[in-house]
Amino acid sequence: MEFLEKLKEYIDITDKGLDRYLPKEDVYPEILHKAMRYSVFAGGKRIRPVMLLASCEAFGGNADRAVPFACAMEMIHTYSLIHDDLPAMDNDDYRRGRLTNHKVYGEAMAILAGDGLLSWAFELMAKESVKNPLGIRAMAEIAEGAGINGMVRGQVSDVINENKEIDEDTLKFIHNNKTGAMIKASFAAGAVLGGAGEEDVNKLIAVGENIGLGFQIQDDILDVTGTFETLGKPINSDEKNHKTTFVSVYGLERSGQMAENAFKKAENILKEISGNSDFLIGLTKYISKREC
Ligand code: GRG
Repeated sequence: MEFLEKLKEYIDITDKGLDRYLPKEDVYPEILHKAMRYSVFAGGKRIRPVMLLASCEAFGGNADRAVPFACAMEMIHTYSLIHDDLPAMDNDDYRRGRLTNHKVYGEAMAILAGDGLLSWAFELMAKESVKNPLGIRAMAEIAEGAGINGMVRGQVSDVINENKEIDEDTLKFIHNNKTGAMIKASFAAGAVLGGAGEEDVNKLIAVGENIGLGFQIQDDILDVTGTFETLGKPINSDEKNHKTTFVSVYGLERSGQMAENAFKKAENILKEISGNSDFLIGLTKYISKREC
């Protein structure tokens, strides 16, 4: 199957799974489920679920059994975006081309919709793990990526350093955790669910770290070079929020090279895994060229 066809297949099974697992909009209290669905079905690229499903299949695992974990990953990612957009954090009005959750449903409901998505994700994974013992380790990888040793601590470091000059180590700490940890967890959880051995799981963790770094650098570049139409949000938001970025530290050209190197490293590691890395290599190349 062609890369783009397979990519669409992964996105479709994620979208169908999300629709199946999330309560419908007419379930009481309707406002909560409308707010959760508003952001989950706002046109996200679904790259984390794709990474997870493809990493599972690379080692001969059954992607259907990984769908609850892929959907949980997207729910956690969506909660983080809803909370990141709140006035207490980045205070953004637009995300994925439409008004942010709190602009439509109010701050209290946006906080609760995020809380709902986060806890529902873990309920879904826990229930699935009763049937699939590999799920427990996958869930632990995802919890680590999302929590105080991953995204949450990255976001905290970002918040406490706003309006401050930061050094390169702090910049890397923020992004390895805020962005990289969830990407790393997607590869790790997928490999675990696919039945990969420890050596391969570690290789996929390294792939995730490099793709996470490349992805964040791209995000900083796109914040300067993109448009509202391609990004679905106003550009130069980092400047508005007085943030130190890869572009502000290294400049556009060097940042571009750094992202390219990170993607290349990921590709080289993928060539050494014992599973079938064809799709994952294609995905790395595809992400390295992203414009949104
Ligand atoms: C609230 C604990 C907490 C954390 C928030 C995700 C996040 C941490 C902040 C978002 C800020 C940001 C733009 C980070 C850059 C990388 C990133 C996560 C981009 C958004 O991910 P995509 O491009 O988005 O996969 P889509 O919309 O396609 O899902």
